[in-house]
Amino acid sequence: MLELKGKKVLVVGLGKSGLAAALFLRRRGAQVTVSDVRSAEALAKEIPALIEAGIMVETGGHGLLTFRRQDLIVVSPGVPMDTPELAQVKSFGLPVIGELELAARFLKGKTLAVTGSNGKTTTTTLLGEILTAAGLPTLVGGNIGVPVVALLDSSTDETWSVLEVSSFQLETTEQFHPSIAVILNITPDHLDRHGSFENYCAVKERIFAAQTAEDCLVLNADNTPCEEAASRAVARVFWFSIEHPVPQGAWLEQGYVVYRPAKNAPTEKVMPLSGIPLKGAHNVENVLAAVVAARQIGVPADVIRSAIEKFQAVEHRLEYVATRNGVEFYNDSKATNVDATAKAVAAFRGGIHLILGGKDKNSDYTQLADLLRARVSAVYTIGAAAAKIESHLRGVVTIQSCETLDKAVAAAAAAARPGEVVVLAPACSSYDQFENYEQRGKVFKQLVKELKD
Ligand code: UMA
Repeated sequence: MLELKGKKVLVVGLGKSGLAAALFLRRRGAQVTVSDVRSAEALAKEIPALIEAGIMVETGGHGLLTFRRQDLIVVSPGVPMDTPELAQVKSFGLPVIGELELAARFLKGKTLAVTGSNGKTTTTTLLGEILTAAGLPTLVGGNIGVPVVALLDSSTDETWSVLEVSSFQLETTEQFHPSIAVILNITPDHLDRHGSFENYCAVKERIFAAQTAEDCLVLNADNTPCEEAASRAVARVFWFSIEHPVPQGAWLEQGYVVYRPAKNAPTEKVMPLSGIPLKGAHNVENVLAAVVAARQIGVPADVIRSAIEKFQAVEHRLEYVATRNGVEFYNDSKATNVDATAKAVAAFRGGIHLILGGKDKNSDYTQLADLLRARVSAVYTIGAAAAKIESHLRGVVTIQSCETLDKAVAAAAAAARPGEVVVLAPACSSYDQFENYEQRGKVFKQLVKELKD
């Protein structure tokens, strides 16, 4: 275990992860400093608890000297590794780890980790509910919004920690070792941070880098980067597919979700497809992945089935908001990349009024052209990425430039006819106009609720 007593540790970034990590490190006897680019005024809420705990705080920028004085640096997921101060101390050989890696060194029990470009939160939440329904001591955290460090005090040797892990978190893992790892899919996302799709895939594969032959890796048989990853895995590989049977894992057969525990073993019927309460083929994939992981843990099929049947869509993931004048409104604010938006559009037959835009992530929106042509009545653009989206989709579909979400909701509501749908699935992150995707989703829901029926 990592010795922290008396060590000088710097925590970079003072969001949820940095705050939890700094307080944990301090409780373990480290001499802790935190450094954040935001001003002291902007951090006025966080600073008092830190000072009280005896933690030093650097605000308004990162000082190279502060970085050089440390024995260990713990980075928040949102802080890029090419931040100049980090790159420099790394080149001197100073250990730099992320909040996930720090937590992994202290987390008791077993870990089930879920990554993927899309579907992580739904699958993680669903698995948390399945394991809880099976009576297993379960903790849920990670990229879902609860830093893993915050789970440490509650974990015991019997705990299953179900963790949503992002590429930002995996970038700095070393010993992070899930007994069961799930990669739901890998499609282009965060290319502004990772530089290329190849780099992004390599980072995602770090989820299984420390696994052994005792462990289990669950992969999507319908996703080429997942298929390629399998050749580099040491763990036992299980598959899921919505298209065809797999040697071991889960797939669809005659309207049923079926599971085969091992090559050539008899298949088990888990549940009818009609019992899945979520919209869209992508959610069927999430369910199949959860079935494989839960069966590997030994949860009986009937417990899995009843937990899935009771499951409600997670907030901001193709979440039904309301019907106004015969038009249904859906909030998919978590659709922060092109693939997630494609999945949202594919979940409806047509008549879609789609709100797109926000902060661009070096994305290629032309990938949406065929789907939009076939199913979308009009696109309403918002935010900093609007001009790029418009140039990528010009001539494909009617586009209305709205700039802000309130104007987009008003324009879409005015244009949509009864039986059609308005979907916020922006294909971009939210940071240009909102604090995060949750706030964007909440604003959308409020705007919809204020519309007259
Ligand atoms: N900061 C610096 N220097 C920098 C960059 C940022 O000091 O160079 C500071 C900011 O001023 C801010 C802090 O760092 O004060 C923010 O840190 P953070 O972005 O890591 O935010 P947290 O609140 O710790 O949230 C993080 C995850 N955020 C990101 O990965 C961007 C949350 O995922 C996660 O829920 C949380 O840890 C708990 O694990 C959010 C996310 O958008 C939901 N994730 C991405 C995604 O899902 O696509 C990966």
